[in-house]
Amino acid sequence: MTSTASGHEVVPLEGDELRRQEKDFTGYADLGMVRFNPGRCLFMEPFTKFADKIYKFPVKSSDVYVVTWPKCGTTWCQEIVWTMRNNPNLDNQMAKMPVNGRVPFLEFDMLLKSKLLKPPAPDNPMMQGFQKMCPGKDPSDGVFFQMSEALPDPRTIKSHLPLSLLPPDMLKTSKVVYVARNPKDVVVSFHHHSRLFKGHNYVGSFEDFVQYFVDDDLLYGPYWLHLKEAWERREESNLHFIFYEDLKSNNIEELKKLNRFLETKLTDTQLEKISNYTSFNEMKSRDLVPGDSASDYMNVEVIHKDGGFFRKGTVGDWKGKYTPELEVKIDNWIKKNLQGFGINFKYSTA
Ligand code: PPS
Repeated sequence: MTSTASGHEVVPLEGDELRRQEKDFTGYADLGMVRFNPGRCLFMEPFTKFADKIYKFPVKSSDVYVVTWPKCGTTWCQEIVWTMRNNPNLDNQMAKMPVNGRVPFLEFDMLLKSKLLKPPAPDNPMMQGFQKMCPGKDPSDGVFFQMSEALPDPRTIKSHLPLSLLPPDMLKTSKVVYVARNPKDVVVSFHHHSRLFKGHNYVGSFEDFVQYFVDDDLLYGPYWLHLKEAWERREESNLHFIFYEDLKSNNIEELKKLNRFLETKLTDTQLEKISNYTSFNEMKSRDLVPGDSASDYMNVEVIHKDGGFFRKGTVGDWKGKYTPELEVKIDNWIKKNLQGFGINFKYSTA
């Protein structure tokens, strides 16, 4: 057992708990799994190499961090925030680069160790971007971590880590946009993601996936803890809290709030254009596949059957996905965990 700079104990998963993960998450669980206690956040073992570096990551006053639990609307907000800050007139050539190149994923390196992923060739655009941004740096010290460090100001950076594992001065120094999404849509979306991406390669059933979710046994661990840590700080001036469902139903109003928070001073016309540019259909049509082909890192049969990363982009797609018993289970779990929160999630567009 080791301790981290954030004050967590790193506890490896063992025995049946690890074997269950290895059986179902065949893209990563064989790397070893660890819990960060207190909190029970769950990661693959390679995260431990980055945990302290991330906790001590030097944040800047011009940084904006997009922080979410997985599948809550991160990519959408990455594109909105980057565009508002760097491409207000939609004429910046940098926008042609995939969003994760412009808004790097701080802890993504832990996900690149899967044996199901081919090591990226030197001519892979991600590696070329790394060589350009971080000349002379060793990729084994973290491609995405070092790109996040080297990103020119003003930096916009993505993370799925809870606030307690991110730099403690982040909310004092930088701005954080936190996105939350209703848990019933989140688990449907994460189930798809985990089947789609070879780095996860989930081979179990949807029912079991929901069980992993309610047991806090999915990657990153407890959904509620992540949410609580941000929700409790929602009044702080450097934290802006958004619900995916509001962004969907009242996009322009949410962009106006972001405009004030980010101090981007965009006009209503600019915001209208950005709203359209970052809509689901527009982002899906621009979806750029970095690297040689999608099949290097995605399961193509899943794309054909159920869609790619830009799958549905709606509120309420969970309907019809749960058996009555499973729905009772997740509804009870939500009811229990929402007590005292003061959040009313929207589960449909109506
Ligand atoms: S990730 O991989 O955890 O960073 O995923 P994340 O980006 O958080 O969430 C992916 C879901 O967001 C949907 N999405 C969008 N919805 C509406 N508008 C836009 N522009 C948009 N872009 C992405 C994406 O389709 C995933 O949701 P589902 O329900 O699976 O479609």
